[in-house]
Amino acid sequence: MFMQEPPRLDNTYEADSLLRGYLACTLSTDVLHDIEPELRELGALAGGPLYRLQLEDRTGEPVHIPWDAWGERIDEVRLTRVWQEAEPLAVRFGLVATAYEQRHGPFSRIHQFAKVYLFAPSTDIYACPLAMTDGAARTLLDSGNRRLIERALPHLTSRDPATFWTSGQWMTELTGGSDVGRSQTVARCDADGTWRLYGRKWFVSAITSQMALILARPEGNPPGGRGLALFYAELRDERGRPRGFQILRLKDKLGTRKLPTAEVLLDGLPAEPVAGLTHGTRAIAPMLNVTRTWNAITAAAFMQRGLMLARDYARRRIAFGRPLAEHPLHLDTLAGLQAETAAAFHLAFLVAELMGRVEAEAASDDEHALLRLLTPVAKLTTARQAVAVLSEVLEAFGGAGYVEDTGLPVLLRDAQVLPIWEGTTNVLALDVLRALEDLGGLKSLHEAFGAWLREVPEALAPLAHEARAALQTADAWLTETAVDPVRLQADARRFALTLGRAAALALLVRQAAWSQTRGDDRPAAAARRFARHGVNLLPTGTSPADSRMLALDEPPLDAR
Ligand code: MFK
Repeated sequence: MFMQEPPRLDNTYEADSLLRGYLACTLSTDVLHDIEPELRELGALAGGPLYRLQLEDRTGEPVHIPWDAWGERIDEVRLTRVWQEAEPLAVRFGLVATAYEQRHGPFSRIHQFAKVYLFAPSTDIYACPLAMTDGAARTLLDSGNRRLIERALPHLTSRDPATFWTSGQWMTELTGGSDVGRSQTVARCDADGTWRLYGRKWFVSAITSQMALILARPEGNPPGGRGLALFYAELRDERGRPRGFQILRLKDKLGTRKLPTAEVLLDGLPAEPVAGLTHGTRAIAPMLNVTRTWNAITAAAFMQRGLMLARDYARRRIAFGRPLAEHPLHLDTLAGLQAETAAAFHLAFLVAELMGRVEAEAASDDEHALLRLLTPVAKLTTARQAVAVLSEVLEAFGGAGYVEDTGLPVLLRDAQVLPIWEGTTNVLALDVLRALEDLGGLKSLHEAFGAWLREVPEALAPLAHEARAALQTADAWLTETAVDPVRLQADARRFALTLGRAAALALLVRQAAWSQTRGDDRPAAAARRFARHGVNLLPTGTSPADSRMLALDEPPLDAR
């Protein structure tokens, strides 16, 4: 009887030409030499035992145990096997710590995110609590609150599983996951000066954390984000019991089902203000920017995981007399996916690179501005690419891609969270406009294009030209529409995606120029293919009246 061989993974570091090419181009030989053994070890785990455990424990899900046998409220959450293995590994490899130890100065974030990129696809979204832990460490440091920094940072950046803490980010409420300023959670100050929180958080991503950063409105404060304050809370007592909150239920989600996301009732959780008693959304912004970067890196990592499996399968699967890899149409499809993945990879790692330079105080003013601008751009661009690419990856397996016990459908379900959490595509497109208003325009991106595309060989010049032209069009659109708030908002997603795709093309050209001198033409092929998919989505010529008719299926105003 015919038996189909399943797709296999090798060491995911050694097999990843994108990651290896980028690191070789960006890091000095000394730094690369120093970090490579660890990346190789992580790649072996990710492509071997961790991947096998994922497949074995495919149906396992976290379980909420509200009460113990004798009636005490315990709100225990039992984790899956992969999650139990993932935490000590994450701590040993310093998935959060590496960024703060700064062993490689401005390259520390590249070092950290290279590990995250290898770790994330094999650990069932354990990257989520790590991302928030990293975000909490950054937020506390930026707040300047010495007491809380001294209390929490050693735990958040620990290399010892016995002392390591993860942090949650408790923001989302029934009133709004995006419009956080409408939050209804209240903070009351007791007579002894202790702040306590009361309310209901609708979506707490990972309920297993030891601490959380929480938005709440001190009693008497005005509405809106300015009336919120950012609080720090340690969540469990020494017996592991919740200190003033209850888990109402674990959420029944489309994907990320290994991640114990909870709905939570706060009924007097003791907490401490992090940075005054107002402007909570401003105070938590560092958390958002760090987790958005993790989102972008994870998007690239998920795409690469899907492609590694699809490529391997294309060599094993015979159809119509030859392996899929010998069919021009199948090759063409995979080539398009690889080009999108390479673009996402370079955009995401650019943000990591900039973050590292800013944190090591090695960045220019333009690089500070570029980091603020490109963080939402990279998050929204790569998240949309991930959903599209992973949908095609499933199709590349035919029916097997739709069958659960191949372990493939979960790739698409998990990817679908990427454009939703940490700010939807539209909310982030509006954040891009807000950032540009604060920064006074696109100067930093023009400067960056100048640097990335300075020494481009003639064969790549048309691609460099296409990237620059898209940026010019985006800039002209910004000037033209600045006076028309309806058009400005309606086109914001296409504008942000144009910036993302133009920047990704410019970065691909930069990588291609470097790689060609070493005899590797793959980045150039990726740049050519990516450009053919389309970079510039502006100007659109869409009309607000048409949009209203279509979106709401209404007759035109004058026909009513
Ligand atoms: C494996 C993948 C890793 C990912 C894991 C993550 C798991 C976590 C899952 C979740 O918890 S998802 C929930 C995440 N929620 C969001 O991302 C919220 C999305 N909504 C927004 O981002 C809104 O734009 C925002 C909440 C910020 C709007 O709130 P407000 O109070 O109406 O904000 P406003 O007035 O626009 O901005 C307040 C201040 O913050 C302003 O500064 P000023 O007070 O000085 O004027 C803004 O400039 C500043 N600000 C806002 N966003 C910023 C920022 N500053 C820097 N960077 C930003 N991104």
